[in-house]
Amino acid sequence: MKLLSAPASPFARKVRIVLAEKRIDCDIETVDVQPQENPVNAHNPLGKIPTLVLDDGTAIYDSRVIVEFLDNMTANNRLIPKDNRERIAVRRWEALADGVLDAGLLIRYESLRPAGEQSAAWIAKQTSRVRRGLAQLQSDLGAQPWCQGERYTLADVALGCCLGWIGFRKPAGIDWRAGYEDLAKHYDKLMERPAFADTVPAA
Ligand SMILES: N[C@@H](CCC(=O)N[C@@H](CS)C(=O)NCC(=O)O)C(=O)O
Repeated sequence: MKLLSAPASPFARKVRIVLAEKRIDCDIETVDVQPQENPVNAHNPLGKIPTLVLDDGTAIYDSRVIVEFLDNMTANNRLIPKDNRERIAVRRWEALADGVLDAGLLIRYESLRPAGEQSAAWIAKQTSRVRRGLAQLQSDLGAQPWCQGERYTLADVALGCCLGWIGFRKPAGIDWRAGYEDLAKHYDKLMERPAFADTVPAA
């Protein structure tokens, strides 16, 4: 199977980390999704990455569906708990981390438009969403060793990918290391894992 990916994409990073943690072999193909016509469109009408293309040609998207597929592919290193309440708690972490990223990406895409076409009100709305999200992530994490329960789960993967990208692109100049010390400590701990260290966002 083949993952359509890009080195800067936080959602693709989530999948690449899950592949590494689960020790699942997968080809990684770097694609550029900025042009309207791009190679992902043939597999995913949304033209977004990550998209996973199976050997029989089946395409799987988006990142949340892909990571569930991968976690169920092998029994080792489970990242999504079986218990309903625990699983939903983990997936809520992921929804919040991904939601902060969605808002951050909207800020970035807006900032790439010609200056005269950018909407300050739109950027302000997305920025407040990112800030509220980071504050909630910080308060949910507190001094806990892991986001959810007693072990490393998809919640930690999703949070780490969110923080890594926000720190990399700094949408609207947001610096999450200032003022979110628990998040900073958690990201540094996650970066000790090879799966994180090997997937640092790059332009
Ligand atoms: N909800 C999707 C979001 C994917 C997404 O927004 N990917 C970005 C790259 S990080 C993308 O492909 N953007 C291209 C575009 O919006 O045109 C997921 O979790 O996979």
